[in-house]
Amino acid sequence: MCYERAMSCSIDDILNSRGTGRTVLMGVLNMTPDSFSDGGKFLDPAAAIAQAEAMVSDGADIIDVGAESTQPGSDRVSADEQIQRLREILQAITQLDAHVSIDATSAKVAEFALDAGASIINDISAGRDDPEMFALAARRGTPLVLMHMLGEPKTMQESPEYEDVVAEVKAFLAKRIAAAVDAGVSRDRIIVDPGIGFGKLLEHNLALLGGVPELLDLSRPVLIGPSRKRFIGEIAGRSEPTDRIFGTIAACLAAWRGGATIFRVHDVGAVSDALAVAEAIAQAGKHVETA
Ligand code: HH2
Repeated sequence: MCYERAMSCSIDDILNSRGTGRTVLMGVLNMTPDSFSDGGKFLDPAAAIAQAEAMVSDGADIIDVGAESTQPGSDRVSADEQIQRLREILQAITQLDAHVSIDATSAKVAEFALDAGASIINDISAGRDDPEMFALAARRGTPLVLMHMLGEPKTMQESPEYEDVVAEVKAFLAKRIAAAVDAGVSRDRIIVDPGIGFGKLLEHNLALLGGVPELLDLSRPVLIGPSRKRFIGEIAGRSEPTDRIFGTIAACLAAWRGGATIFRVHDVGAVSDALAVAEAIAQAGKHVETA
């Protein structure tokens, strides 16, 4: 959702959201049997398309489609299997009034999605899984999300350690931006993400949500994906991911206050309302200051 609520954000709005107070909502659509909160729910194409439509009507600017779970301990899914899962829905969801991003670390999967009308690549490996990913983003001029992850999904939660998690994540993202730019990706097409829950303990997630202002030094929009994640359950005592909506809202608002502008969430309507109220209060405050 843009602050101008009547229409969805253009790609340029999304890429220039940093510092404008504009918020962008990315709705999660997992075509997987094993995702941690909605695994199996949207494997049926009709159910997936209905969910995408519902998220767009709730205010999603982007639908982030993935066909491989990245939850801790999850197994890899071949590119062909991912393409098989995506094939039936991409054509329908790319017709909706929202951008489609492809949540994939394989350039083959990403290219398939781009050919079907997706317009953003969300690579949680930040180009480390598949060296072709940067070349693809460069060739197609596609906006690219670079996310921090310590290790890989299979083992990332075993014993993540940092001395200064915010500084280390920031340094990692700076290096990945440089690598992408070296490979021909335009810097102004890059979005950064500290990777909430990807090789992080509770204290690391909290430090990163509070540390968004430092990530803004990278001069790129910051995307945050805390939705329904385990750290919220740890704090609020909620073992069911679907019971973590209120905690998700709190995490998004905290990151928004720090300057994050893109929010990857399952519960688009709830987060949209919360951000709209927070933005309205901030805007009203600005009017008072300037009066
Ligand atoms: N989190 C997940 C997947 N993709 N992409 C970005 N950029 N940032 C995130 O925080 C992020 C992401 C994990 O959440 P989900 O898709 O709900 O679960 P699963 O990986 O089990 O499918």
